Amino acid sequence: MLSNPGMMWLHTIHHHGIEPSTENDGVGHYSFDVSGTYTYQWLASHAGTYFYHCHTNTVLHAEMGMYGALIVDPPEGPGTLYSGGPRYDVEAIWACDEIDSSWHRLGWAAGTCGGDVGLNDLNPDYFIISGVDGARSALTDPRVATTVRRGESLLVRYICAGYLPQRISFGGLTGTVYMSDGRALPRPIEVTALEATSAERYDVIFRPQQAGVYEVTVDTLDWVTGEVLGTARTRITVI
Ligand SMILES: [Cu+2]
Repeated sequence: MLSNPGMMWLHTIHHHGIEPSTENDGVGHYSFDVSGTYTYQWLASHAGTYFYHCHTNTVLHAEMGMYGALIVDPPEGPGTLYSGGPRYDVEAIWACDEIDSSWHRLGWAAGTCGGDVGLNDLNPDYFIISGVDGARSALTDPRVATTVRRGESLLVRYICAGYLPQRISFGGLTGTVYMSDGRALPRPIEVTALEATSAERYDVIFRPQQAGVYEVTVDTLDWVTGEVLGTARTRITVI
């Protein structure tokens, strides 16, 4: 349910990969913006990792953080990635994003009346993981940093929530990608790093055998040159 009690501002919830009816798609121009309360309805037909964001003045509202992860569990419940798929013991949800703090001085409707407010010019100065500052806090913040015991399996639900391409490296750990964008891969693939663009999701399971602290880095890349514009860091600790 989208609840917007202020009634002064408009928002929607647009889902990636859920395939709802048009009136539940949350694309303001094709359905409607919500100034009060609306309950979006759709069928959760495929287990997996999904992404949603506000689709009103989208470029600015998504940048402001109006997005999130949506997890659909199979009938077996949490602990199984999809029906008949692999099991996991520990789950981490990492939605990685870049922020241009200069945009955060704009009003919610900035640029919607034809004015140029600079939303074509993104110069990120913060790099975050699930809302946590990736320059410092994410290394230890338990909302992001993850601990797993040897012999257990860790599911990382990685979401590229930024506008720019990203490269996530798992600190030397090798993981197995089982799903992308809410669908199982025909064959799982082994990775030590992944590249992703806006709203892409990868579900990666790690089964670490060696105790240690593994530093995960998420580089935000210039979409033309590939230059690293900033890096968010967190940790997988294996005990
Ligand atoms: Cu919004």
